Amino acid sequence: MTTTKPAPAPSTPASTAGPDAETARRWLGQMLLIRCFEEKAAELYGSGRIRGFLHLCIGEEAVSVGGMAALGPEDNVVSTYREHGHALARGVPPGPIMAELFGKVNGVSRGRGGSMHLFDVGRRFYGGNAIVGGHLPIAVGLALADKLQGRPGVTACLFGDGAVAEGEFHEALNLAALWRLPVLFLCENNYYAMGTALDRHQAQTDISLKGPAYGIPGEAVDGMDLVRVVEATGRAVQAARDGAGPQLLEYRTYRFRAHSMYDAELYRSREEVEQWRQRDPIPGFQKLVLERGLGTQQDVESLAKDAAAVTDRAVAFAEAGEWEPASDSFRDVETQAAL
Ligand SMILES: Cc1ncc(C[n+]2csc(CCOP(=O)(O)OP(=O)(O)O)c2C)c(N)n1
Ligand SMILES: [Mg+2]
Repeated sequence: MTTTKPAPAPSTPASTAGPDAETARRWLGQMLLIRCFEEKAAELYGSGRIRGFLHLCIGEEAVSVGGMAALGPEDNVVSTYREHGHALARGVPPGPIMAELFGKVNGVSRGRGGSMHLFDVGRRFYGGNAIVGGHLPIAVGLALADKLQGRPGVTACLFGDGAVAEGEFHEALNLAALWRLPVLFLCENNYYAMGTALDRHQAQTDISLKGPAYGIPGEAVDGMDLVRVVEATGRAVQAARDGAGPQLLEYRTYRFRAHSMYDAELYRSREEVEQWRQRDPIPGFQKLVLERGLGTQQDVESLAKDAAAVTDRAVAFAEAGEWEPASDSFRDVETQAAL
């Protein structure tokens, strides 16, 4: 067991402006949907309806919703295998996401990718990538393509603290800075890479400081506070859009559940998890909504009901899907003989 302690929240002052009522309720609805969708997925995994890998982002919903809220339809998103929340917040429909988790042909990746490979080209959602750090160069490539072809989009690349230990992180930051590309490097620092605590693999645990080494501005953000996430991401998006080149944000957050579905969690204490649960982003934002008069208790309850209904419909959509016929197994597979 390590001695890692939850980091203090970054000190950037939160704006008092905040969202209007309609926006606040939309964001709260999205966070509730992500939580409900993933809790249902965990239950379905337990009953064998979903198999393979399943990485939940429960606890990290403010990052999913706040990160995506700052982007427009012309922007690209590249994510990790812990991406259900990013995909839902990006607007990928819940039914085809759930069907993908089931491995059905009506899934977003036709059932061939599963939980780790959600993909939606129309929404510029380029994965779902299972190789830690492997998608950072993909994000740089997308941004380079936009720049060379004169398109206005920025590319948001989400990755975990574990990816910072990969060479690709450093290569990607260097090239993006060298070519002044519109990339947002968005680190979802939940303090663990599977069972390895951040301070067991990084000499410098302040990830935001790794940007300036490449000439990239870096900022640490309280990832449990939706408003701060939206504001910091909005500033970074604007800077990248205005031609200031890549930006690095370190969202300090926490996953409440195991790394994947089974994990004895011997690497962290119950007290530590409990301490972070006290900062659960959903009740935190609900409180803000009520205190600022952006919604009533009744609104909050009805958003939770809607989230449950959308999740139920997603499960029904997945249940109704077909399995890919065995005769299609080799479609899209190139063999040596065919070359
Ligand atoms: C290149 C590579 N090495 C190892 C793995 C095995 N692996 C899967 S998830 C993971 C931890 C990554 O942690 P982090 O980047 O912090 O993301 P988190 O799971 O915390 O969201 C590892 C080492 C992998 N998928 N790819
Ligand atoms: Mg991590």
